[in-house]
Amino acid sequence: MFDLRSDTVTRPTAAMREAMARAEVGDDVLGDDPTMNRFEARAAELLGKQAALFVPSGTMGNQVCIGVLTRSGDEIIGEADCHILQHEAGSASRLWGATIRTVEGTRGLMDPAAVKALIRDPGDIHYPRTSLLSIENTHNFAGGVILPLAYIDTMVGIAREHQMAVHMDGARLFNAAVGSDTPVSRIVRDVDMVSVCLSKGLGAPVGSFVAGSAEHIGHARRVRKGLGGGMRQVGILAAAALLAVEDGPAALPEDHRRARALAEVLAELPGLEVDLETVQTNIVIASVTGSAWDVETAFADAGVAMFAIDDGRIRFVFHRDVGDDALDATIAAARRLFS
Ligand code: TLP
Repeated sequence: MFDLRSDTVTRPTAAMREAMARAEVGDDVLGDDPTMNRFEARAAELLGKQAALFVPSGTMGNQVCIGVLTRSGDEIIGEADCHILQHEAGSASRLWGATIRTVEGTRGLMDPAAVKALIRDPGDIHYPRTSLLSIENTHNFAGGVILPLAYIDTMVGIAREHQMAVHMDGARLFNAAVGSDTPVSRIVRDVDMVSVCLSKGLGAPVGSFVAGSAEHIGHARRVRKGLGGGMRQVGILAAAALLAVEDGPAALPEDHRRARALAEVLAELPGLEVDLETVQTNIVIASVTGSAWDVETAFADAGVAMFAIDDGRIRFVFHRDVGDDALDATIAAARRLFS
């Protein structure tokens, strides 16, 4: 079975397991896990931020950022299909009493005028405070779209004009960087806080990190503790995380190449629709005319695991644990199912 359900399925490499076995550890809640301290310093340096903090998952990373950047009763603006709204179990409201208002994007990008139109008058006590703008890079459910720098700059500009903070869900930030040949530090330069996943295409078994100013990360450390995310001898995970950020990005161009190759074939098949402009990184989303759940089952029967993401769309995600044989098998299955 070739597993294209998600890049979250990647397993740690032999080098990671080796590094994990040998990792020097201490009690990270007390601040003395040397491997974790090394990882957090390196992550902050790579992103050009003052500080970084390891968290167990991308969801916790995003929620820690929201916890730092909002107060109960606040409103967040985000794209309609963003992960913090659709796939985090309602946590912005569950945990922080924040609501999310959405703009339906075009290929994941929100219209600046529509964003501005949602920002509330801060002087009117009837309204929630619109305190946070959240952007997702790459945009998962838009098909792995890379946010253009000009778009990020525009969004940051709008936020600054209205004294709002900016959060970037950079679960696949390194895919965005590799896919646009842009340093990660430039992409996140002006956002207040960013959350980055290590356990997707970068291959770490567990973990994400958040980065931002020393003040925000100091606050984030307390928020993480409150969520039960303060972990002890976590240098074992930091050892894999270090390899993920140092070596992981080099594997991503192959994932992007395979996604593109699949998308170009799918786009030609009857009964499937792919917007090739969205296929910029390791994700391929296709619309199907029948039931996407039936298509998921048919691919599984053909030896290719992937997900229907709603009743009309299927998603394939390439990652370091699948190669050209997976690409060929997926193309063959698609040709059989859709010709
Ligand atoms: N995405 C998963 C599912 O939750 C949908 C996937 O298979 O793509 N932000 C973005 C943009 C994500 O895509 C994900 C995971 C997360 C955050 C959350 O990361 P985890 O799963 O580590 O909590």
